[in-house]
Amino acid sequence: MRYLFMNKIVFATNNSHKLDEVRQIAGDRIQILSLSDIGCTADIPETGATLEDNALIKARYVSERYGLDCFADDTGLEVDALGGAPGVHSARYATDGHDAQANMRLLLSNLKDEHNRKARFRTVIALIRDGQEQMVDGVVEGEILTEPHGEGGFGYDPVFRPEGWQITFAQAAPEEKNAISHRGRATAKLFDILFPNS
Ligand code: ITT
Repeated sequence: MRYLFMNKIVFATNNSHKLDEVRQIAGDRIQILSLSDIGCTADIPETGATLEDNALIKARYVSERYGLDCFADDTGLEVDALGGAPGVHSARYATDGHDAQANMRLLLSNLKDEHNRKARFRTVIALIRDGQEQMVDGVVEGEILTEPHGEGGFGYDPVFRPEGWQITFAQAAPEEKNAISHRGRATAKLFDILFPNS
C-alpha cells in the first residue's frame, strides 16, 4: 500500500497516449507515475493469450520487481467480421512494431467490400495493491469506417466511430473520448476501487 498511501500509483505502460488519458481522468485525485518515473525502461513482453493475461503480466512485472502498487491496461479492437481480430494482437497486427498506420491499412484492406463493420474496443485493467490482484474492464461499441478521419487520439482511433456518434475518436476532444471510451469506463471502475467513498 506504500504508493497508494502516499497518493501515488504506477501505471505500467510504455504508451504515452494511454498515460495522458488516464492522468486526465484522474485529475488531482492521485498521482499516476509512469514506468520511466520509477526508472523502468523495459518493454514488458506481452506473451498472454488474452487481454486479461497481458494486463496481469504487465502489472506483475512492476509489482514483483519494484514492490509498488500499480495497474496495467491491455486493450484490443474486436471486429465482428474478422472473428474478433485483431483483438489481443492489436498492437502487432501488421508488423512486429507498434505501427498504427500499417495496422489501420491492414484492417481496412481486410474489411474491403465487407458490409458488417461492427467492432468494439475492450480494455482490461489489472490492479495490484498490497499484493492483491483485481481486474476491471470497459467496452465501447462502434464501427470501422472505410477510411481514416481526424488527427487526434492514437492507434485505431481515426477509423473507429462509436455507436451514436457522427465522428471518430480521432476527431473528438480528449475529454469527449474519455467520457465514453473503453479506457474511460475501465478507469472509472478502477477509481471506484481506489476511492470507494468518493
Ligand atoms: P502498453 O502495453 O505499454 O500499455 P501498447 O500500445 O502496447 O502499450 P496494448 O498492448 O494495449 O498497448 O496494445 C493495444 C493496441 O491497440 C495498440 O496498437 C494501440 O495503438 C491500440 N489502442 C489501444 N488503445 C487504443 C485507443 O484508445 N484507441 C485506439 N487504439 C488503441
